[in-house]
Amino acid sequence: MPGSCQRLRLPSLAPLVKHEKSEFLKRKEQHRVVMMGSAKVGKSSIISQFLYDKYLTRYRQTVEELHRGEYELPDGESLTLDILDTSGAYQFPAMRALSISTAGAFILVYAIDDANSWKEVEILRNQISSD
Ligand SMILES: Nc1nc2c(ncn2[C@@H]2O[C@H](COP(=O)(O)OP(=O)(O)O)[C@@H](O)[C@H]2O)c(=O)[nH]1
Ligand SMILES: [Mg+2]
Repeated sequence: MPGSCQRLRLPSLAPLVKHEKSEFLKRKEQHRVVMMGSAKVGKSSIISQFLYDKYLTRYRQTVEELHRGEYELPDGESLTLDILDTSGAYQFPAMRALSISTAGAFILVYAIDDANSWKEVEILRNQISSD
Protein backbone atom coordinates (compact mmCIF):
# COMPACT_ATOMS: atom_id res chain seq x y z
CA MET A 1 0.00 0.00 0.00
CA PRO A 2 1.33 3.45 -0.78
CA GLY A 3 2.27 5.51 2.27
CA SER A 4 0.60 8.83 2.82
CA CYS A 5 1.55 11.99 4.63
CA GLN A 6 -0.04 15.34 4.91
CA ARG A 7 1.07 18.81 5.60
CA LEU A 8 -1.16 21.78 6.08
CA ARG A 9 0.50 25.01 5.11
CA LEU A 10 -2.46 27.29 5.05
CA PRO A 11 -1.17 30.72 5.94
CA SER A 12 2.03 30.71 3.89
CA LEU A 13 0.60 31.91 0.58
CA ALA A 14 -1.96 34.27 2.04
CA PRO A 15 -0.21 37.16 3.65
CA LEU A 16 -2.28 40.14 4.64
CA VAL A 17 -4.85 40.12 1.88
CA LYS A 18 -8.47 40.85 2.73
CA HIS A 19 -10.82 38.18 1.43
CA GLU A 20 -13.73 39.79 -0.30
CA LYS A 21 -15.25 36.64 -1.84
CA SER A 22 -17.95 34.85 0.09
CA GLU A 23 -17.36 31.26 1.20
CA PHE A 24 -19.85 30.18 -1.47
CA LEU A 25 -17.85 31.69 -4.32
CA LYS A 26 -14.49 30.24 -3.26
CA ARG A 27 -13.08 27.82 -5.76
CA LYS A 28 -11.05 24.78 -4.85
CA GLU A 29 -8.16 23.99 -7.13
CA GLN A 30 -6.45 20.64 -7.06
CA HIS A 31 -3.30 19.62 -8.89
CA ARG A 32 -1.29 16.43 -8.92
CA VAL A 33 2.41 16.36 -9.60
CA VAL A 34 4.30 13.09 -10.05
CA MET A 35 7.99 12.96 -9.19
CA MET A 36 9.92 10.51 -11.37
CA GLY A 37 13.52 9.55 -12.06
CA SER A 38 16.03 6.81 -11.20
CA ALA A 39 16.46 5.63 -7.62
CA LYS A 40 18.78 7.72 -5.39
CA VAL A 41 18.80 10.84 -7.54
CA GLY A 42 17.23 13.03 -4.85
CA LYS A 43 13.46 12.95 -5.56
CA SER A 44 12.39 12.47 -1.94
CA SER A 45 14.93 15.06 -0.79
CA ILE A 46 13.47 17.68 -3.13
CA ILE A 47 9.94 17.01 -1.81
CA SER A 48 11.17 17.08 1.76
CA GLN A 49 12.87 20.43 1.28
CA PHE A 50 9.92 21.93 -0.58
CA LEU A 51 7.15 20.79 1.78
CA TYR A 52 8.83 20.28 5.13
CA ASP A 53 11.95 22.49 4.95
CA LYS A 54 14.07 19.47 5.81
CA TYR A 55 16.97 17.90 3.96
CA LEU A 56 17.11 14.11 4.07
CA THR A 57 20.65 13.05 4.93
CA ARG A 58 19.93 9.36 5.28
CA TYR A 59 18.80 7.35 2.27
CA ARG A 60 15.54 5.49 2.73
CA GLN A 61 14.05 3.66 -0.22
CA THR A 62 10.69 5.01 -1.31
CA VAL A 63 7.96 2.64 -2.46
CA GLU A 64 5.35 5.22 -3.32
CA GLU A 65 4.31 8.12 -1.12
CA LEU A 66 1.62 10.70 -1.53
CA HIS A 67 2.28 14.13 -0.01
CA ARG A 68 -0.29 16.84 0.22
CA GLY A 69 0.16 20.57 0.59
CA GLU A 70 -2.88 22.75 1.27
CA TYR A 71 -2.57 26.41 0.42
CA GLU A 72 -4.83 29.38 0.69
CA LEU A 73 -4.23 31.68 -2.25
CA PRO A 74 -4.15 35.45 -1.80
CA ASP A 75 -7.62 35.78 -3.36
CA GLY A 76 -9.12 33.40 -0.81
CA GLU A 77 -9.31 30.38 -3.05
CA SER A 78 -7.77 27.16 -1.86
CA LEU A 79 -5.22 25.04 -3.64
CA THR A 80 -4.46 21.41 -2.94
CA LEU A 81 -1.16 20.20 -4.28
CA ASP A 82 -0.68 16.44 -4.30
CA ILE A 83 2.87 15.30 -4.92
CA LEU A 84 3.35 11.61 -5.65
CA ASP A 85 6.85 10.39 -4.85
CA THR A 86 7.86 7.24 -6.72
CA SER A 87 10.56 4.64 -6.12
CA GLY A 88 12.49 5.05 -9.33
CA ALA A 89 12.60 1.29 -9.77
CA TYR A 90 9.40 1.07 -11.82
CA GLN A 91 9.41 -2.72 -11.92
CA PHE A 92 5.69 -2.76 -12.59
CA PRO A 93 4.81 -1.14 -15.93
CA ALA A 94 1.13 -0.99 -14.98
CA MET A 95 1.96 0.99 -11.83
CA ARG A 96 4.12 3.40 -13.80
CA ALA A 97 1.41 3.84 -16.46
CA LEU A 98 -1.13 4.57 -13.71
CA SER A 99 1.17 7.18 -12.13
CA ILE A 100 1.60 8.83 -15.51
CA SER A 101 -2.08 8.80 -16.44
CA THR A 102 -3.20 10.43 -13.18
CA ALA A 103 -0.67 13.27 -13.26
CA GLY A 104 -1.32 16.89 -14.10
CA ALA A 105 2.41 17.62 -14.23
CA PHE A 106 5.72 15.84 -13.79
CA ILE A 107 9.04 16.58 -12.21
CA LEU A 108 11.75 14.44 -13.80
CA VAL A 109 14.88 14.25 -11.68
CA TYR A 110 18.38 13.09 -12.58
CA ALA A 111 21.72 13.22 -10.80
CA ILE A 112 24.45 15.23 -12.47
CA ASP A 113 27.02 12.52 -11.64
CA ASP A 114 24.96 9.64 -13.03
CA ALA A 115 24.70 9.50 -16.82
CA ASN A 116 22.26 6.60 -16.69
CA SER A 117 19.83 8.67 -14.66
CA TRP A 118 19.75 11.21 -17.52
CA LYS A 119 18.97 8.36 -19.96
CA GLU A 120 16.14 7.32 -17.65
CA VAL A 121 14.74 10.85 -17.79
CA GLU A 122 14.75 10.63 -21.60
CA ILE A 123 12.91 7.30 -21.46
CA LEU A 124 10.35 8.62 -18.98
CA ARG A 125 9.80 11.77 -21.02
CA ASN A 126 9.12 9.73 -24.15
CA GLN A 127 6.78 7.49 -22.22
CA ILE A 128 4.88 10.46 -20.81
CA SER A 129 4.46 12.13 -24.19
CA SER A 130 3.32 8.90 -25.84
CA ASP A 131 0.68 8.10 -23.19
N1 LIG B 1 25.39 15.18 -2.94
C1 LIG B 1 24.06 15.25 -2.96
N2 LIG B 1 23.36 14.28 -2.37
C2 LIG B 1 22.01 14.35 -2.40
C3 LIG B 1 21.33 15.44 -3.03
N3 LIG B 1 20.00 15.25 -2.90
C4 LIG B 1 19.86 14.10 -2.22
N4 LIG B 1 21.06 13.56 -1.88
C5 LIG B 1 21.34 12.33 -1.14
O1 LIG B 1 21.17 11.26 -2.04
C6 LIG B 1 20.54 10.15 -1.39
C7 LIG B 1 19.28 9.77 -2.13
O2 LIG B 1 18.32 10.82 -1.99
P1 LIG B 1 16.77 10.55 -2.08
O3 LIG B 1 16.09 11.87 -2.03
O4 LIG B 1 16.35 9.53 -1.08
O5 LIG B 1 16.68 9.93 -3.56
P2 LIG B 1 15.43 9.25 -4.30
O6 LIG B 1 15.67 7.77 -4.28
O7 LIG B 1 15.49 9.77 -5.70
O8 LIG B 1 14.18 9.65 -3.58
C8 LIG B 1 20.27 10.57 0.05
O9 LIG B 1 21.26 10.01 0.87
C9 LIG B 1 20.36 12.09 0.01
O10 LIG B 1 20.86 12.60 1.23
C10 LIG B 1 22.12 16.47 -3.65
O11 LIG B 1 21.62 17.42 -4.24
N5 LIG B 1 23.47 16.30 -3.58
MG1 LIG C 1 12.82 8.39 -2.66
